[in-house]
Amino acid sequence: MARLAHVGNAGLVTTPQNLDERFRDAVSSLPLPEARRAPGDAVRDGSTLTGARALELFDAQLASRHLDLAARWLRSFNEGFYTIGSSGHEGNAAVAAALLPTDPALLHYRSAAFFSARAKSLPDAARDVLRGVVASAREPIAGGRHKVFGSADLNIVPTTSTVASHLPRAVGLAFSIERPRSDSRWPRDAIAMASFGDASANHAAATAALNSAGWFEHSGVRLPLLLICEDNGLGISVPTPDGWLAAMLESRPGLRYTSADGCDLAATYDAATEAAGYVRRERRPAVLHLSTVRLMGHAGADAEVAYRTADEIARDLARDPLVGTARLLVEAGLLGPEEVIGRYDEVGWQVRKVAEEVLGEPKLANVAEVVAPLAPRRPLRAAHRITEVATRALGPGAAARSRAFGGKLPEQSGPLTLAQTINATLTDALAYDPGVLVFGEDVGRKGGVYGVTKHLQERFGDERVFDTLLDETTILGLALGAGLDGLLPVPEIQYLAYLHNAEDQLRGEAATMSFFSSGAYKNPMVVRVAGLAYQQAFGGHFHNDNSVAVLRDIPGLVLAVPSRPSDAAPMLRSCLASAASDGSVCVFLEPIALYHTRDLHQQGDNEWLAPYSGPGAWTTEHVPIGRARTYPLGNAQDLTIITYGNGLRMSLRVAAQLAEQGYGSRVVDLRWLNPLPVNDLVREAAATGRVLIVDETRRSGGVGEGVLAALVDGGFVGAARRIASADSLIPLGPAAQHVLVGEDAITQGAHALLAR
Ligand SMILES: Cc1ncc(C[n+]2csc(CCOP(=O)(O)OP(=O)(O)O)c2C)c(N)n1
Ligand SMILES: [Mg+2]
Repeated sequence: MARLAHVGNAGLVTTPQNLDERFRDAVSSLPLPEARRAPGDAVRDGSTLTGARALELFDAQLASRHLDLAARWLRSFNEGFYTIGSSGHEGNAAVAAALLPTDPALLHYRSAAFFSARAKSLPDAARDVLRGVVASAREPIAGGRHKVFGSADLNIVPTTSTVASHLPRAVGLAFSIERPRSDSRWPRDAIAMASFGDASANHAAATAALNSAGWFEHSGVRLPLLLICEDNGLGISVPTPDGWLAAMLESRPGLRYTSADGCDLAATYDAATEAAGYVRRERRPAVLHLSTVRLMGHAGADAEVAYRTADEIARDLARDPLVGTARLLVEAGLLGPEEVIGRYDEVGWQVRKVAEEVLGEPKLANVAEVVAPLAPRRPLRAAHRITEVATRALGPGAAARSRAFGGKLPEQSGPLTLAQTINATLTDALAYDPGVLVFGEDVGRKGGVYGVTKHLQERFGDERVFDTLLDETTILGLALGAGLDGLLPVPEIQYLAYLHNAEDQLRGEAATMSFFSSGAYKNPMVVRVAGLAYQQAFGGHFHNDNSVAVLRDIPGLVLAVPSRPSDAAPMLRSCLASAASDGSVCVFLEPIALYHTRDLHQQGDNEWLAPYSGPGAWTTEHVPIGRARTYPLGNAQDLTIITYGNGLRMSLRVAAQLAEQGYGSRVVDLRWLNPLPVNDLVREAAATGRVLIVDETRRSGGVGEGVLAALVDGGFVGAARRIASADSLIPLGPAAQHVLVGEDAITQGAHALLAR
């Protein structure tokens, strides 16, 4: 009999050898059947699973088990880099069988059986998975960047290692699948499926998804979403309290709950078929709770014995799903015990052969190969798209455009504020691209806290411009799903401070999708965020948040900060075009304090306003991503001020005074904080040899640090000073001026530099 292996004196762990021997022992002692069933018949009375299907799924389960064994084998001589396995969760092969192959699936990391069941062949599945394990550059979805379950052909959307972070996206995907349109990536009757573990179900991202699914259902919004909770009772070492998952999932309003024994293939198949049928028919969300076991610990290096008793481990082993399916097949007379073992060995041999083949494959060889899918920006294509859109808006789309604006075109309305300009640009975007959706808190009926989305819902209806529930994770999740499905979401985050509690949806999800799928899946979006400080009327930290570092260090993400109307429109068009043509994830950070600003130097000068350009000018006024704008003042020879956002307006005011005093300066508006316009800023700095950085974000971790570093990297040898906000949160009322950059400090900084 197989035994659990002793690890020193510490106790017991299940090794691959134990698991293998136990399987053989258990199968060898299975009782022979009294009667045989035909392959076309139910494999067991009362089940809808046929014997033939059970045999197929058994192969997928066997492949999954052998993939785990092969991963550990590869690890044993340092050729494998990932050992989190699927052993004990092989019942999810039946979930794959209960779905259509065209249903998008976002899988838990214990889904090798699901993956194998959906794959065209077992060797194909094994090759894909093992290429991931050895980080082969030939791995077809992540190209060796990560070990994921994903495939564009199989409609398996790769998920990240951050547990539950894919669930808000799954809600968004279900939401967008259900929208009436012709160009969805998935068929009209598709359902979105996502699986997750029992411990993950407690995560904030999971509760956001469970809540929003229920909220949509309660609101009458159709949401074809099937959630599968694979409950093995543990999150690494922490046990899930008995009954917690059932109690928690069952009590979720708007979410239909069923459960099954995930170690029993027929029971899992029946329950999954029933649940998927419900979701497909009713277009309503459901969760299927499968009880599973976890065999061989959490991952290769996990010594379970440190936190589990031998009895607990043995109890799980007794429920091995492979033995369960073997019993099912033997009891049905479809296979004899020896045939089961023969099949097991045959699959094992095939998998091992593939493992040997892939371990010598090339890995990613250099930075360029690694980063290739991160920001595949094609500026010419984006520019071309803007021209195309303009041509359409001038020609065949002119009538629709005029209707959208209620007959009063914005270019005929005189100079506009920043808020009005963004509103007009969004109107144009909604008018020319039926895939554009605008949503967020208060953006619909109210038209935004600052009126930026005013009248959009009246103009385009609540299918395209809508209020969401108050949860930023869900707002971004909707965008993640909609973008994946070919739409162009423009979600709004009401205040920058409130992006921070949901930013993993941008950082971990949106920004990684291309990286982990080599561009096969993209989630284009333009996230509008109202932020930055200097609001007179509405003070305090949260409405004046100036933390952008977290967005600047996300590789591939575009961060735009338009400071004035004349830039806002072309910059927003560039973000939309880049999202549409390259799948870019863009954050459009709008300085709240400048939304309604009219004047620059004197009250009533209206210099901060700008006329809106009609489509005829969109090509010429195009602003490529990553290009700064320079304002020369006086002789423009003495000083370079590098700034953005609110800093631009203050710097222009200071520079005008300097010009009166005979000092010429050039004020550089970065406009893009990620990627920084490095070439532009280095060139403009070199032109005067004196650089003043005016940075409204904090001294530590703020934008100025990046600008200084870019100057050094770019070989700038002149004098440089930095004015930045204090390392403080923003206080309420007039005290805010003590911590924020002001014009006096800019003036002093400029004079200090000019004196050198
Ligand atoms: C957000 C996050 N926190 C922590 C981790 C580290 N971690 C990886 S797996 C895991 C346990 C997950 O347990 P469960 O959801 O039950 O899935 P299981 O591994 O049991 O299948 C943890 C804590 C993570 N990946 N993501
Ligand atoms: Mg678990």
